[in-house]
Amino acid sequence: MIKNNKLASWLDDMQALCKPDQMVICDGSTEEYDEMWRLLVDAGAATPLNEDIRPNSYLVRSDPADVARVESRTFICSEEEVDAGPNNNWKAPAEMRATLNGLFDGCMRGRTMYVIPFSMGPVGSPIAHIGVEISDSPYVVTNMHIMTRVGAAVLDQLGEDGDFVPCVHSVGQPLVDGKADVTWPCNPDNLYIAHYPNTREIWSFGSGYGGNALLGKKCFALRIASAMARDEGWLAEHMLILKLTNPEGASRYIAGAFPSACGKTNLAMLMPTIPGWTVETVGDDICWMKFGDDGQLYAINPEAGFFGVAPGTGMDSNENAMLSLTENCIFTNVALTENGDVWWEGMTDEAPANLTDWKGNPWTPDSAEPAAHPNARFTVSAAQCPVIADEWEDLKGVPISAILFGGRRATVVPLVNEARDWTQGTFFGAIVSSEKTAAAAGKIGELRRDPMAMLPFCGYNMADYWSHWLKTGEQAGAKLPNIYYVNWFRKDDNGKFMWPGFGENSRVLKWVFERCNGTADAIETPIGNLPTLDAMDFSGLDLSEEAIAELLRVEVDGWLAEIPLISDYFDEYADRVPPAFRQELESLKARLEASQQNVA
Ligand code: SAT
Ligand code: MN
Repeated sequence: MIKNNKLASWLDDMQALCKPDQMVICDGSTEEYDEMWRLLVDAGAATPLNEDIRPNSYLVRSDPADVARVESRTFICSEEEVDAGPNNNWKAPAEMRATLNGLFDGCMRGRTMYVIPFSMGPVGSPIAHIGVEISDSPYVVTNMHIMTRVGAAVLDQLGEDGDFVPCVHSVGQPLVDGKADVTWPCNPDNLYIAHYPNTREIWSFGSGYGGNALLGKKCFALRIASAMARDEGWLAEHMLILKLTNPEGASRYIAGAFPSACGKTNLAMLMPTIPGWTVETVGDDICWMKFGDDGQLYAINPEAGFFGVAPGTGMDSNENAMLSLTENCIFTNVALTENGDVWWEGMTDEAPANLTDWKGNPWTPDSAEPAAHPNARFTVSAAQCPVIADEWEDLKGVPISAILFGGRRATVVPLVNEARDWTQGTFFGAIVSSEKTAAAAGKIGELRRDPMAMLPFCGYNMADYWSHWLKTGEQAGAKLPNIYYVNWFRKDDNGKFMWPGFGENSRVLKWVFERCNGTADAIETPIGNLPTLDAMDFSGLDLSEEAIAELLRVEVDGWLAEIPLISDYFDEYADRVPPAFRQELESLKARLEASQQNVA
């Protein structure tokens, strides 16, 4: 059945190392999916939900010690430490291999080794890439079925000599000496999520949860893919992709990078408040972009599903996400209702009576802890999203007109700011930050930088990644997207959000769209191109003229105060920082100072 030579010999090696009782090659079928759930339900690991309310859906409770990605145990094993950069934990490859060979030796005893051939991106797309995950977790198999394309078509595409990224995963709990299984096996004391960017391999031990275990997602599609993209001249980004259509029926595709807790999934599924405009979803988390023959960047969503944070998702915050979750879903670490449905904080204002919390205990609103774990997740096929764009699986991808970089800033950073060119846009992406502390108006709190929202996901030195972005902009014949720095989170003197956000963000998207068309006005300012007050559509919005002016004001003092902070930040990356960034910073400072003198 396995025709691919590299795969066949790798599987021999992995069986010899992990010593499973048996090996199963996954075909991605519904029968296989159902069989995994039969195993999980029989083992007491999963609860089928009420068929009349949420058909074909399951609740899974993880071990309370295994509930999220663990960045402190995530490693980039490049030959040289400096190539991993200050943004990553580094271990020498030989040392990591020795450690992992010890841990993986016999780690699947008493278990089945599932072989999951998967495609990141539509099978056969020139932008897609293939991986093969081996895992001893049936829960991982079910999630990979939804989050990636699994099965025989992938093996066909691989052929005899096609290449793939080997992804090795074990929960790290062999069943030896008659040891009984637990419902969520894991080994949090021996956790490793290791990446070898040079040989393009992933080895993950000890966790069964999310990005630690579903190796196609952050491990492959971001950390390993970012290194592949650097070597091959493309971009692997932590970005949503949306399709924006104007009242005349013309469409543009926009990608956007936002750190966590900035409403990325909400933006990807946004319901515009301005009449006649529509947003459809292509992806909510990851975006791979390659140049087409016409010099445009074409993007695919490498994933096939959404692995979204459940708490905070409700009909008022993200109706389209809620409507995606009506059937065929996996819910992990949410609460269970007495009629066999799920609930989490933010789904409804009031909690239903007689809940069982994510740990399986009775729960009431008086309980000290939330009913759902804050990182509780839903897993659902993207095809179930009511606003999924028709072209979301187009093999050639969608042409990207604009890229948004967003942070969460109470101060200084305006609602939207267009970069003059690709270099300034890359600089914007690099300096994106969020306040750690609730900053008072006019004062900057301590800033947390999350460049391009890639801090935990860039598989090599962040400064080299910036250089790669700059180099991408120098590609001959490139028709590059416009780049925007956006901020939905400005606060007024009373600490109140000034911008309503959510569906109203469509007003910013509309201006971006019209800038790409060349029909909307902007003024050049020291920090970038800002919308003129009448270029943005604020009609029907209950916002004073002063508030609008404040949202779009160039805060010269605030920006000047940030120049040394940005400089210090670049110093962390020492001589790897692209010289063009130092120049951008110098000229930004000079323009700000000149504008101060003009006013004086
Ligand atoms: O757990 S995942 O890495 O898949 C999701 C996330 O942390 O954003
Ligand atoms: Mn993400």
